[in-house]
Amino acid sequence: MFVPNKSVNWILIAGIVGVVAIASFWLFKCKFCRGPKIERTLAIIKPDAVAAGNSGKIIDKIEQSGFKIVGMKKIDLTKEKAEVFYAVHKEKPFFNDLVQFMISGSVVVLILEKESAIQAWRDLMGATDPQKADNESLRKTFGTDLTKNAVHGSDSEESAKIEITKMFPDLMQ
Ligand code: 3AN
Repeated sequence: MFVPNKSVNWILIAGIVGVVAIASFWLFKCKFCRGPKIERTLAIIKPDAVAAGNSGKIIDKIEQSGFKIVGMKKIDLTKEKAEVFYAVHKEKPFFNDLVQFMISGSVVVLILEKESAIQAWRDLMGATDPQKADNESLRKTFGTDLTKNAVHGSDSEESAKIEITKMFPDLMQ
């Protein structure tokens, strides 16, 4: 809709550029300047830690680290449920041992909530191998080896949703 008058054209162009600049600023602000996100993650206190009487200490550590416990129950996993839960590892050589271990005793499953809960819980757990985990981590403190490593935690937003639904099917997210 340009008009023959050149100065009017320049005013139009300046107006469009201004609108685009203001819109971009607000888009950027919304996307990158939001505070950390409140997330939920699934945690499991595994049979080794439950059998050793360490679940209380682990729950205490969870609360001391600022997580809100949204759901918690002590259950005995069936073989089928453990296989479905760890289905992503079906082809791994350790799959059968992992399933046998997870059904060897009771577990405590928890939904934890906090800012950036997924990463925060993984940091508190420590590396998969307790020998390689940070000194203050739960796996270093309570784990024994790659299988008996005391705790589980979701590794992404997507798996947190799937795992929470698997363990707490009656709970709305
Ligand atoms: P993480 O639990 O640290 O996310 P994953 O998802 O790779 O680790 O593995 C799931 C579980 O499988 C681990 N928690 C551990 O119990 C078991 N696992 C992983 N790697 C091995 C391995 N090399 N040998 C035996 N068990 C393993």
